[in-house]
Amino acid sequence: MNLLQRLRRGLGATRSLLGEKFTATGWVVSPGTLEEALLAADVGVEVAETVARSFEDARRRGKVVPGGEMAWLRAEVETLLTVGGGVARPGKPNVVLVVGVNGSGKTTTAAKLAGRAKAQGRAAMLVAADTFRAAAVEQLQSWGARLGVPVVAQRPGADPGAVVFDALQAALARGVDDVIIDTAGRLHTKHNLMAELEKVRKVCARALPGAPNEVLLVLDATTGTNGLVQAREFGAHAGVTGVALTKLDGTAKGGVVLAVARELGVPVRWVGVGEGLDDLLPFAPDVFAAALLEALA
Ligand SMILES: Nc1nc2c(ncn2[C@@H]2O[C@H](COP(=O)(O)OP(=O)(O)OP(=O)(O)O)[C@@H](O)[C@H]2O)c(=O)[nH]1
Ligand SMILES: [Mg+2]
Repeated sequence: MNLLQRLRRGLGATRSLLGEKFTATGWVVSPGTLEEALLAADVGVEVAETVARSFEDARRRGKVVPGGEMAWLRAEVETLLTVGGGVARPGKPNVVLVVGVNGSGKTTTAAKLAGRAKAQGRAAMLVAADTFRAAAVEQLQSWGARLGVPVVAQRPGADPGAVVFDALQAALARGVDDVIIDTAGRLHTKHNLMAELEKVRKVCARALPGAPNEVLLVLDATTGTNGLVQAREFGAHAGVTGVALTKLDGTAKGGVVLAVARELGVPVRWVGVGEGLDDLLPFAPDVFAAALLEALA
């Protein structure tokens, strides 16, 4: 299934909220109706209100004409989702630090990313910086064995910063293209653990100026707009530069991507749609906008 099909399935539950009203001629969609429909798609209160307000404003200023509501909305959604990404540090290796709350799908996403890199003929390395949870190292090692990707690990309980430092030195020495660092799950409310993440990030930069290239926040889409609270905290402490939204194959509608993009101002890069290695799709704002509009129409 491609991204459009997956999104369609999730957003399908929202179907036909605006359809009747949008197909009639003249002004039939009120900003209020639009807001309700967006809320039902899980975009969060703030985004729903903002879009409804700009709709009202666009109507007043003649930027949208009767019958042109859907086209306007589609462009608006795409604009909201199109936020600038960071500038990649030149040279190798490309370092991705994977962060998020417990069980969001970090380790699986790290493995999927390593798998993609390998499939593209790039030399990948997985780093087991989750030294906290029992069996976390073994979990990553078993993914590594399946993928044929080396896994750098130390004993459980080791300092994650030390693991990362050694791994980046090794990656440099071996000419690795992509280093993907799996970290321990942590609640965004635990300050000491958030501080540890900040430290790991600094260690990356010390080992390799400019690293990490990406701090990827893994969010479980089924937690809906609760993901927003996590995103805010990780954004503030871990310097998140991109988001991977997992478990979109479940009951999640996916509207939360809009809220995250707007609140954090960081792009959604990946969408997880299953437990398998191939179940990670690059996110595309235009495809999401199309799927959302289809669901609402
Ligand atoms: N359906 C589905 N399941 C997923 C997806 N991504 C991860 N999972 C599952 O979610 C569960 C947790 O995944 P992990 O990758 O271990 O999560 P984690 O964030 O590393 O967990 P901790 O290290 O304990 O914090 C596993 O059963 C995964 O198979 C996804 O996109 N879709
Ligand atoms: Mg994990």
